Amino acid sequence: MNVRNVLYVVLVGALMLAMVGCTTVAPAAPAAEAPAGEQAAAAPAGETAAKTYADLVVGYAQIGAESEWRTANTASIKDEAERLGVELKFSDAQQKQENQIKAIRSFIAQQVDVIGVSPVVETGWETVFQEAKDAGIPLILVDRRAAVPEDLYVTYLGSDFIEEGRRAGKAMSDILGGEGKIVELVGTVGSAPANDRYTGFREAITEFPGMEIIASQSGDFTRAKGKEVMEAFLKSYGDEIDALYAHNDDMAIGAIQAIEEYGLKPGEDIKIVSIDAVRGAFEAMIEGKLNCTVECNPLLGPQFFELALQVVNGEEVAKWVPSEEGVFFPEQAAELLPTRQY
Ligand code: GYE
Repeated sequence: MNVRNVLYVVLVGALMLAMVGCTTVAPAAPAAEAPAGEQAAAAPAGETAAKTYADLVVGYAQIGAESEWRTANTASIKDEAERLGVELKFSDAQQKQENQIKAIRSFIAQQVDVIGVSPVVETGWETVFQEAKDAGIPLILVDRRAAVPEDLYVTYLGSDFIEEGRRAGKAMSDILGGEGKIVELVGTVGSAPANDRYTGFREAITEFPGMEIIASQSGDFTRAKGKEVMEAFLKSYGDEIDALYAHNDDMAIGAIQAIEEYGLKPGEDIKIVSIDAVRGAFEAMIEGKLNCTVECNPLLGPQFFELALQVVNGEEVAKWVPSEEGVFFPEQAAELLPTRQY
C-alpha cells in the first residue's frame, strides 16, 4: 500500500466515523449512503489525489424564498454544506433571473469548483452556462431544469414535474368522480415545474371528458399571489367552481383564505389538490381544507454535494438524478405530520 492509498483508507475511516456521528443529528441525510471516502478510494490513480468535501468550494445560485418548499430547500443545502465542511457561496436571487446570472458570473470570477443553480425559468441560460463551461467549472442543475443543450451542464438533480402533474390529475379525477369545473393556479410563468405540472395534469384528466379546466392563471408560487388570483376566479365564476388545482401548496393555502373570505368551504364546496407536501399542507388537510398534496422533495442538499464531489473527481454521473416522492390524503395527515421534515 503506497502512502496515498494509506491516506485514502484513513480518510474513508474518518469520514465514515464523522457520518455515523452525524446520523442522529441528520437522520435523513442520504449522503451517508455514499460517503466521500468511497469516491476517494475509487479515484483513478492520476497526478493529484481525489478531492474531499473539505476541499470543495461550491457556488449556489438559489431562486429566492418564495415558498415553504424553497425555505426547506435552502436549509437543506446550507445545513449539508456545514455538516460536510464544504465551503458554500450562497446567493439568493429574489426570484430574478438577472440576479442568478450575476451570481453565476461572480462564482466564475471566484473560480469555485462547482456551480449549483436552480433556474427560475427554463430559457435564457445558454450564454452564462457557456461562460462557466469555458472557465472549466462544472454546473449542476438543482430542482429546476433549463432548456439548454446537454453539454452545458453535467447533471440535473430534481423531480419529475410532469409525473407530479399526472399524480395531481389522477387524484383530482378520483376526488371529483371524473366530473367537475376546475380552476388552476399555475406556478412561475416559464418555470420548469409550472410548464410540466400544467402538462402532466392535463394528460391525466383527458380520459374524463366531464372534467373541465375553466380558468388558469399564474400565482407565481406565492401565498399572496395565490390568494389574489383565487379572489379573481371567485369573482368571475363563484359557485360554479368545483375544484382548484394549485401548482404548489403555498398558492393553495393563499387560495383557501380567499375561498373562506368569499363564504365557501375549502375542501368541501371547492375541492383542492396541490403539490409539494410541505407541513402547511398537512395542517390544511387535518383541518379538512385541502384534499390532497403530491410530494415534491426539497431536501436536495445531501444528493447535491455528493454529486458535486463525484463531478470534481471526474466520476461519471447520470444526466438526471430523480428524487423519490409520494402522494398524501387527509386520512393519513395527522399520523404523518410529526414525521414530516419540511
Ligand atoms: O414546487 C414551489 C417552489 O421548483 C419544485 O418551486 C420547485 C417549486 C416548488 O417555489 O413551491
